[in-house]
Amino acid sequence: MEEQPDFSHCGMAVGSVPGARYLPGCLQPQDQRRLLGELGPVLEAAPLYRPRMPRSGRPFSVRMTNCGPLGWVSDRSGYRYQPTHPETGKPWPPMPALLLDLWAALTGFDAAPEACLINHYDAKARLGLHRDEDEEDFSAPVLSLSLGDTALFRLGGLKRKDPTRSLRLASGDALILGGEARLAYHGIDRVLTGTSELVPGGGRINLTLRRVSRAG
Ligand code: MD6
Ligand code: FE
Repeated sequence: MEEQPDFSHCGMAVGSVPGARYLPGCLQPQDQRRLLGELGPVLEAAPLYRPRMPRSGRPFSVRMTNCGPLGWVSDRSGYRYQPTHPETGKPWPPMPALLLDLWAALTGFDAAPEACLINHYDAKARLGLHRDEDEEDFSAPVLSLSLGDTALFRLGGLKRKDPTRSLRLASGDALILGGEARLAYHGIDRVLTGTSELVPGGGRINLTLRRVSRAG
């Protein structure tokens, strides 16, 4: 097998909890365009939809979809992973090979990601402080890739009330939450519209790649 590039130690440590790595400018403009191009057919097969909050049923301001064998969804009955799109009932489209390669190169984790959550933000979209904790296994990191407008990302600690810091996630930036930081609180305060021309119609797309089940 061909040797994969290994960037699993690149990036700078951020936040108060070890295991968070920030890789600004990780994807060159041409890689960003290539990745966006690969998302075209994905978004056609699995259109963005607006999830609802558990219990209240209040709609999210962020629109979402997924690719890969599993997708993260939220509705009145709760948060979960499932193999099908909640509105079309069809299986999620496969993860583009480029994403699988980026996961291997950037995380060095030996099992493939099972879910890629695709978030789309317009000028008014936000994502409240949360932890990614619906997976069965926290030994794998979560890899985040950002395209389009810059977002103000808030990174906290292991408790909701811990101090936080703000980080700008621009187009092409990667962020990895692994180790202890795998369960750190984080969220999106807002998106700075007009900071990128990459995404047609404007806005921001964030991809988070995760393992859901225990590897091996
Ligand atoms: C976003 N990101 O950047 C939302 N989760 O739009 C996340 O919720 C996230 O960036 C886990 C790990 C990294 C992340
Ligand atoms: Fe998250």
